[in-house]
Amino acid sequence: MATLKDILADKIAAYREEIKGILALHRDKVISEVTVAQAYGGMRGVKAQICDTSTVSPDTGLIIRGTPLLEVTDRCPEEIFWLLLTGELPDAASLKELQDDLASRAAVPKEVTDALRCLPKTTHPMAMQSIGLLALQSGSKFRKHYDEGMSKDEYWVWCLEDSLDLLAKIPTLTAAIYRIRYQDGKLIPRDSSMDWSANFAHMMGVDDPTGDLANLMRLYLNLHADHESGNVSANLCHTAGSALSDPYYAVSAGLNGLAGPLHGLANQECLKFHLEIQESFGGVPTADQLKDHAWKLLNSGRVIPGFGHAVLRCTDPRYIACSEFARKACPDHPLFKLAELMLQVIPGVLKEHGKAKNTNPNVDALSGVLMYAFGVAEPPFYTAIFGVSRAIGMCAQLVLNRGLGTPITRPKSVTTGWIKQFVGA
Ligand code: NMX
Ligand code: MLT
Repeated sequence: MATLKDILADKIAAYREEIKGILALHRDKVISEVTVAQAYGGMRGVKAQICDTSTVSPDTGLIIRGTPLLEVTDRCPEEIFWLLLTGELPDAASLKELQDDLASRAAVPKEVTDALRCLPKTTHPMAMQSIGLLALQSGSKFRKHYDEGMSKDEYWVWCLEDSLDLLAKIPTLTAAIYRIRYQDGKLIPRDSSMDWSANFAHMMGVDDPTGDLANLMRLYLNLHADHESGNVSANLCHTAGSALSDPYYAVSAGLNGLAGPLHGLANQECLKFHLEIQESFGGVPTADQLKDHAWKLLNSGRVIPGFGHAVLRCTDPRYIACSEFARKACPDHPLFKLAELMLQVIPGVLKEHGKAKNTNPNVDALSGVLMYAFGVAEPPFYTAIFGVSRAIGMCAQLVLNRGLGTPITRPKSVTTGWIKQFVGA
């Protein structure tokens, strides 16, 4: 049976040849132009980077290696990692080998969890997760081999090794953050009969008599793994990785971006918004009450978390997957009822407000509701769960980029003076 490394060795050699051929024939073809508005506006829509793991279509959402997300939501995150890297799903034996390999690497040194215990009690779980990865960095095999003078052809091999270590350890690390930050600080050992996702839920120590939390975790960690490479977390990771910072540094950089309220932290903000409304109205409000509440938020200059998107112009398929899960697992939960009411009311409010280009919900509008419904009652932890999942996509992208020899990222910036001169103002 070929290992992931064997398969990647063949694929990367083939990708390199393919790209060489494309560049030989089409090096100077223009694929995008940049307007002044785009340069001032977060480069929205500018095609200036390659990412083969997945793509986000404005009309249909995430497509992983040619397959729409909703066709692979029953797959576990380990399978998604394999798919992102190779373009194929693993067979049962390969999946088992990957899962066993991850299990053998999952231990986190005590010095690292001790370092987390020393942080101020108010440290946000995202800061703890990022610091935790940096504390693991001394174990980087990429860095060690770089220091010993490895050749460029070996970059991806050691990047893959670090990625496997990092992905194996990040659930252990993040569960430890949960135990230290919100529970009694006693760490729960992993259970070797469980897969990557179920183990994460198990090590957090949340009561899960029905197994629903483990199932939710599997779905959640699948849905958030990758969203092409232009999003803030993947892009930060890509940029740090392009300087040959090892995966611990690069993924930590990505997590620091994920921690922003317009990106991954929106799941925390969204659940807080739900809880605030529930408290203000003593339960699910009427549509008119919700509308007034939403307008108050907008009029105070804030955004409505969980709605809108930089690329999507449809309902996020990740939201649809969460909604299908909720309909089966917790259809009568008051927060799900409130989320359903939001779905009816908020798009209309945002349309009337007239600013957001997309008034549909994104994944963050429901992911926190589900976590809350199944016992994870600490909204600031939700983005750290997103971080465990996004590490999959960030690592897959890093490995492929080191395989393809992607150079250091360095777009050109211009000054406002240059713009004025250019437009003749
Ligand atoms: N509530 C209020 N205003 C909004 C919203 C919203 N949900 N979405 C967009 N706008 C505003 C936006 O702030 C901007 O205002 P201004 O012109 O005053 O700067 C205007 O509408 C145009 O923004 P867009 O071009 O539609 O969106 P953009 O690409 O700039 O930003 C988001 C995308 C996702 C940052 C934005 O929709 C947002 O802030 N949404 C709420 C936060 C959120 O749910 N983020 C999670 C995204 C998904 N994720 O997992 O990372
Ligand atoms: C993501 O998952 O990264 C978000 O939906 C944000 C994005 O794609 O820009």
